[in-house]
Amino acid sequence: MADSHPGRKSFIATVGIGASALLAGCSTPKAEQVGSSAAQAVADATASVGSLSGDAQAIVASRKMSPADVTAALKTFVPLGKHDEYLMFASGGGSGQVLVLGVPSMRILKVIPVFTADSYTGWGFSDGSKSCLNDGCVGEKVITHGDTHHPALSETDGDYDGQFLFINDKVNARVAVIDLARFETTQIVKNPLMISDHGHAVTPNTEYLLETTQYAAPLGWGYVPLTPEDYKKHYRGVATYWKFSRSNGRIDQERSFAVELPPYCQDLADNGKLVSDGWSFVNSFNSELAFGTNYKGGLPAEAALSQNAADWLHIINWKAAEKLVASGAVQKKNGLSLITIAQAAQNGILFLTPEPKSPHGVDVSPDGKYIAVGGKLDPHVQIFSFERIQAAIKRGGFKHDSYGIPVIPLGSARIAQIPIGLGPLHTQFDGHGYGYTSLYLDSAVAKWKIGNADGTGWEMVDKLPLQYNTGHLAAAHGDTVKPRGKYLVALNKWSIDRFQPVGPLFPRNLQLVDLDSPKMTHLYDGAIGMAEPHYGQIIDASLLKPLAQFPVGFDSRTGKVNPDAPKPGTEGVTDHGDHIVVQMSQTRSHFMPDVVHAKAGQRVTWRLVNYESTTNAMHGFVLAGHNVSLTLEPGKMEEFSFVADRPGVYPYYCTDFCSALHLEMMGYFLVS
Ligand code: CUK
Ligand code: CUA
Repeated sequence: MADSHPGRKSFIATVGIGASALLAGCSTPKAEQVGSSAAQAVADATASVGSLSGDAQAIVASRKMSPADVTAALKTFVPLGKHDEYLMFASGGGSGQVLVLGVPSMRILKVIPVFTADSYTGWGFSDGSKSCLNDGCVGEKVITHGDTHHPALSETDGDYDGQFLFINDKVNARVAVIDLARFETTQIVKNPLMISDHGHAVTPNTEYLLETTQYAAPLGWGYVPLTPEDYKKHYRGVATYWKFSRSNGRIDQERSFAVELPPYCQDLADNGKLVSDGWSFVNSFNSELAFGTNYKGGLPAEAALSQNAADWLHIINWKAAEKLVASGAVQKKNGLSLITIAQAAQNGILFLTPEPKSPHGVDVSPDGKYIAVGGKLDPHVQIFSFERIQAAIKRGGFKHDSYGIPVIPLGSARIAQIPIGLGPLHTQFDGHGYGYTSLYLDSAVAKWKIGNADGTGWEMVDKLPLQYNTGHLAAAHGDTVKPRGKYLVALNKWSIDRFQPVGPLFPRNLQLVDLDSPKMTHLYDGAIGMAEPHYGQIIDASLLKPLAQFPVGFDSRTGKVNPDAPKPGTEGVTDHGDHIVVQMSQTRSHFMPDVVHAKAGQRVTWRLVNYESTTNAMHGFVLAGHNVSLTLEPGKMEEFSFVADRPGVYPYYCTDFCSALHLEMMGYFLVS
């Protein structure tokens, strides 16, 4: 590939990503070339689209579009007024939120606030959303940020069912439930054992959400000094199985459990499906049991944790774990049933097998037979066979790691390793017999053929450069039992030269790749002006059945109509001496009442309902000087409360230009 982008290496040097492997591994990007000469490209393009009208041909010529550009434009253009065929739910990374995009247009349709307050929707401003966020407190500490990584759509029989979305917060080890009837966060739970997490995936019938730790720490958030002995003895990982109840749409901690793990730095996690249903697979990258000591002249963490040639793939039999918990043999810690390492090892719940070297992604094939592991520092995708793992478990006669966990030898579990390039991370499937693995260092996606159970026939068949440093991939239903193929989105970390410069904080590039063409082709660069998105899942849009509006008086906190919601003809302000209750409605284009009086020092409980019955007729509500900002969809009720502590005259108004007299949709809150 011609080096047409000299800025790349100096850029890496500037930002200080020093690893020589990274420098050596980075493919040199080049701007997409229109052709050897623009004139030739125009000729090619016009020839290839010869049946277009004169106007279209003129546009192709004047914009110097190649035939590939024209095809890509046609494939991603959703005709005006028509809808996208798929929706992608992507994590919002350090923004703590979830993005909803249309595929193939890559239009952003919604941002769902989860772990971070959002003044547009009012998330974190109403009492209901505040109490949901407060359920994610770490002890007494209110957390107002998150680092979302792995969205997981609810599944029925191993395929997305469009009912719920779950998302983890890596930094604080929290899991949230989003109800896809409402596209709203409805529950946040804080893990009582781990302080931070990483892996997150649902079981095939959404019996459980699996949440796994990354950085080992004492279970239950306590303090233990960081010494090699203490790390080995008292620092731990844990795999938590959160029980999800579909009937009420909530996680039930009482019926959840966790499996204690050694402090190997567990990473990504996936659950088995079909033949491997009932099992989980969890990577790790610190078989060294190390931590950084550069603060006193030793190795930095990055070197200390990547010395060994192999790390551990954890294999967990969660159905056996569930049985052990049901038998009553398991103690609770901080209110969560915790299977100890010894119990897990003795009861056939936990096994290890070596995996080369500092791996990252782990993904189970659609038939459940194979587990694909991305080597990160190893240029292969490693294929493990569930059948062989089971045969090894049956044979027994194990050696054990230093924690007494049975070890399945690498040769007994792995059946193939496909050389695909540098920095393999994450894998998706297309349902047509192929896997797709991202190559972070190569900035590419490798397409490989799913081979045979005897280890033959596994080979790379295609490779497409991406721009740049690809993390996860998402294909339509690409991690289910029924992948749809068609589209693949590469979630890239860097965009470098792909977009108009907008300052040193660059957009992320979500690139759309066509899987229907004989060779993978690149269709679109989707700029995301927010945090690193990590993973996303793509669902057939027809499976989603969201509400168009709420029943009047609907309270998100309970998911029901609130009996205290204001009703027509009963609006007004009631003075109870030390506090007032405001019952207020919104209809185009007024608030009822449009003046509210309070005395300084009174507590205020303010309930607001949008009475509109017209779809899309939303109203906003902001109150000057009081940190109140809401959006109410038709039917929605919100409640907020505060102390009127400062005399003054405070306008409130609607923030949505809802009618010609929107600016007149206002009122006064007077504190005397
Ligand atoms: S992780 Cu970010 S690219 Cu959290 Cu799944 Cu691999
Ligand atoms: Cu309601 Cu503007």
